[in-house]
Amino acid sequence: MKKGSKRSLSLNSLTSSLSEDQRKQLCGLLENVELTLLFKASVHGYQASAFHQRCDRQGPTVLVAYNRSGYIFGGYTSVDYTQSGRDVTDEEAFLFSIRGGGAPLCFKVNSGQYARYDDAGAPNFGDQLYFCYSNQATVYDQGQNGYGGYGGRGNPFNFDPATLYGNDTQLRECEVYKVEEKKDPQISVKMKPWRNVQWTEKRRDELMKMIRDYKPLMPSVSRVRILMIGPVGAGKSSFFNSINSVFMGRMTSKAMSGSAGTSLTTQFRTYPVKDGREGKPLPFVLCDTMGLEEQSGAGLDIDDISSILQGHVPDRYKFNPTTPFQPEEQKAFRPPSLQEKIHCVVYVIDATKISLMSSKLEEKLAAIRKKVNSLGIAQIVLMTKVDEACPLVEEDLQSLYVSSYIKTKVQEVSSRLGVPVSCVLPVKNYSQELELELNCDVLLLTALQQMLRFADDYFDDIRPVEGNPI
Ligand SMILES: Nc1nc2c(ncn2[C@@H]2O[C@H](COP(=O)(O)OP(=O)(O)OP(=O)(O)O)[C@@H](O)[C@H]2O)c(=O)[nH]1
Ligand SMILES: [Mg+2]
Repeated sequence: MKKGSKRSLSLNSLTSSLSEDQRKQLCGLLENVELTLLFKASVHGYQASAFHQRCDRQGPTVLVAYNRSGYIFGGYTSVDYTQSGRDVTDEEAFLFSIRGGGAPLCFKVNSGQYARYDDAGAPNFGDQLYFCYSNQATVYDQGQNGYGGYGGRGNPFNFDPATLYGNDTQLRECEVYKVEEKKDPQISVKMKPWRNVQWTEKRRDELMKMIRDYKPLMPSVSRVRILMIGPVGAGKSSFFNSINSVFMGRMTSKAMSGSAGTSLTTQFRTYPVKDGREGKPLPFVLCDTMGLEEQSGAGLDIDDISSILQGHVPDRYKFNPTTPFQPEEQKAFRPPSLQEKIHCVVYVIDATKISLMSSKLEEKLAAIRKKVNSLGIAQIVLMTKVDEACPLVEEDLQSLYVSSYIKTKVQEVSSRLGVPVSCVLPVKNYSQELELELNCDVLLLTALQQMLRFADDYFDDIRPVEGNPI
């Protein structure tokens, strides 16, 4: 190893002798792990007691030895050191040797039986290869000393000493690292998706057909009215644009979207969506509102929301944060029908801003929820911008439900808004794309389908009283 090419890593207060590249090579053998240095012979001594003091009962560990000829080699065990005086079975154990730039060599344990002899002595692999032997900076290889197949154990590991460590048993360092699954909040390779999504064209077509064929449970309602509420810039207008794009088969941007200090949407808009350019209107209407702001007297007002929910507010009504909509005049004119009321409320929340949500905004949302609850209207959370929240999702949307980071965000938004985790739907809206994308479509349509299902629950709930003025 060339001088200067080695970058030391500081782990705890001890300093690892592995360079960044070497650590990566070693981690590559273990998949998605973090290493914490427990023991360093040059600091703690080569005595077996010093090793046991620091490495016993630490779970999986990897031992890394450095010999005078520049070989970096050692072994991994998934079983604790406990000084039990017994042979340890460990099917995951392996010996390794890290070489220059190439992939490290790995000699897996044969059956796992006799993978280690666990006593108070020096750490060993298969009772074949001892490190810090006799409390010295040496390696002892039973096979090299004519003791192969010791005690009827056979050779738990098959390796060539010349390849593994260049036949040089003199050590200049020996380290032991605790091996733990990575705490990195991004993604775990071993993780199963926490929600199942079929990212296929067949699924997209199925979802589109289900939405097309959907009929609200209530015969008096031809289209479900879905209201989008959320902070400024959360992606309310973009969600409508995205759904409209999916059904139009091309990118559309009918609703104005973008970023400004205050809400870009200033009017109440009810957007029907057509099934293609010349197609029939679909059985839902997306209602877009002005963004919520934390200060009172700014952004969408809670009284306005109340009027919208009850169907008083007409399309294109221009919001005025200082003077809320006056429902009394409208009411006197004509009481709204069930068709004009809101059947499902969608809280649109930006995944990148959940932790930054101020308590004032949280209070505002809680007050809105209280109002919506009192009317018995179905509620759902649309968690947008999952691409911006997690780089792995940005690269591949299919990583969404294996990303533990997104999972924590879903849990966070669920607890901050007081809605069940199952009601939080992560999506990526179309924002800068020019062409539609299958994964994006599947997620958007899944969310829309869920909204229609929730609206049905609402209809189901009020059905017995149909006929009465609601
Ligand atoms: N990367 C990404 N950007 C998004 C997403 N959704 C919305 N955006 C962008 O976020 C910005 C705000 O989106 P809008 O749809 O205008 O947000 P809004 O909730 O309607 O905001 P107001 O009308 O101002 O209250 C736009 O620049 C969008 O392109 C998303 O899922 N991913
Ligand atoms: Mg908007």
